[in-house]
Amino acid sequence: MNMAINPPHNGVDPEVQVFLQDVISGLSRDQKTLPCKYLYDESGSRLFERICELKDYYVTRTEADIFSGKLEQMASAIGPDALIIEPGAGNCEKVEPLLEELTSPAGYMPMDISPEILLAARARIQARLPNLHIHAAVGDFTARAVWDELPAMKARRRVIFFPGSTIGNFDPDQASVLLSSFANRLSTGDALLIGTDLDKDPVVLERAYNDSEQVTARFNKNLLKRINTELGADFDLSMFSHRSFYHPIRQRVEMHLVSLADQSVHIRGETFHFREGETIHTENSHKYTLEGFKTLLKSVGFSTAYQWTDPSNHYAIHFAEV
Ligand code: AVI
Repeated sequence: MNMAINPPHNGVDPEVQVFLQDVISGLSRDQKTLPCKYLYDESGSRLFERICELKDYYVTRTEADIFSGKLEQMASAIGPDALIIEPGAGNCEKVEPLLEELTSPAGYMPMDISPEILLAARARIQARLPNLHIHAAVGDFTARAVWDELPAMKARRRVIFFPGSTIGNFDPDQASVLLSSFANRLSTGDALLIGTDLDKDPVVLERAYNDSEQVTARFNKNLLKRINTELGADFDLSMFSHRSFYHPIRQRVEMHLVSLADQSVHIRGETFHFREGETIHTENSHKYTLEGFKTLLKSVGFSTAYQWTDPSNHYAIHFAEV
């Protein structure tokens, strides 16, 4: 496993520097924006885990139900001697039942930026599946380096596993770039198993992103807390509120933080003014139709073989081949 850690230059942590630049450039735009990847610091990740268990947030539960109901069909679509690659694997919990169901899998290659999380997940899976070859790759799956470890892994076919509707947090152009980069890492006969949230009744969608326990509101506002802690900003959290709404034309749920007054915020010598009612756009969660996602996959070189959904058509898992 590659465990290289970048040392800070001149006492300035490069990660903090990039975070600062992203925050300053996002808040300098006409529509103030913050990249959604920064929602996931330690407390943001814990809050997201709580969101996944909420009654109002159907996404995680529905995906898990499809997996458990269709596992046999998925394993038979994948076939024997497959290498499963999971970009952004985190704690690798979703893949475990699939790995158990597969016939003589050639291996499992989780990729994640956190070596600690990967090592713990590898130990857990290895204890359950002692004969499985696991190659944990530490790094950002949108960069090339982690994929360079792939050619050493021999298999009849490679299957990229990308669950959780993570693709929904990429805007359509970026989603297309990411899916096309997946296709380029694969060869003819290889495949992609990917989960997407489906377009549906706005009432269901808006309830999922404005849950009654207000965990999503805390998740959203945690981003301002993080900017205060890590960049020394002076956001007054009581002066911002959470707002999520469905945008029917863009087919997405947008998450914003609304300024409750005219106010100014200071971040490392920069001042940002907010009008009352002005928002910071913090996340998009795109919702697809079955046909729409099939078309997107086709445009980047994948041909869809199966689409498994729940009885209410709230969520889909797609199996597509190169
Ligand atoms: C991680 N991602 C798929 C979640 C979603 O539904 O877009 C993030 C999330 N944001 C608010 N609630 C959940």
